[in-house]
Amino acid sequence: MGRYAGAVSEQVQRTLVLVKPDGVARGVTGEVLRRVESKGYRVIALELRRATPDLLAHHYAEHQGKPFYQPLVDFMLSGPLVALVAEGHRVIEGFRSLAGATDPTAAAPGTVRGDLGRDWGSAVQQNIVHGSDSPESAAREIGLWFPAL
Ligand code: IDP
Ligand code: MG
Repeated sequence: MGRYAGAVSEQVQRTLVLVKPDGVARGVTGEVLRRVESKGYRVIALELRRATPDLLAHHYAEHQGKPFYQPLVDFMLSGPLVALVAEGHRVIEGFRSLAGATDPTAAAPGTVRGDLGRDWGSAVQQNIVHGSDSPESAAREIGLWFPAL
């Protein structure tokens, strides 16, 4: 059942997941949550909220200066999103695998982005979810979105 605890050699990880404004607007928050939970990860924090310019400047600092940066920020401010923290062994890699490739047109069927996302002709790829890409990113992003954790 995946709960055998006799020889655990790795640290339990946490990752930040965002159901982006397109995902909330299209009503697929529950579907994303279902996939996270069905995979066996534990949701340890969950909140419907709006991003702010300051929060996004920190969250997407690595993308500042890129042509899609301002469209990305505007998109992330365009409506409510759902922020959550999921926990489990290798959850950072595991959620990235569930999410699929960044470009929803190219993302494999079976993934969140491949099944639920598409190109809408906008300057930024609207791709339903965000997931932290490394332990360092996860720690930084969870600190930004859920400072109490
Ligand atoms: P990721 O979300 O798969 O980690 P990143 O490279 O971190 O992808 O980019 C952050 C977000 O910026 C993406 O999820 C997507 O919404 C958008 N984005 C990334 N690359 C492009 C691009 O080349 N054109 C338009 N939008 C992009
Ligand atoms: Mg990224």
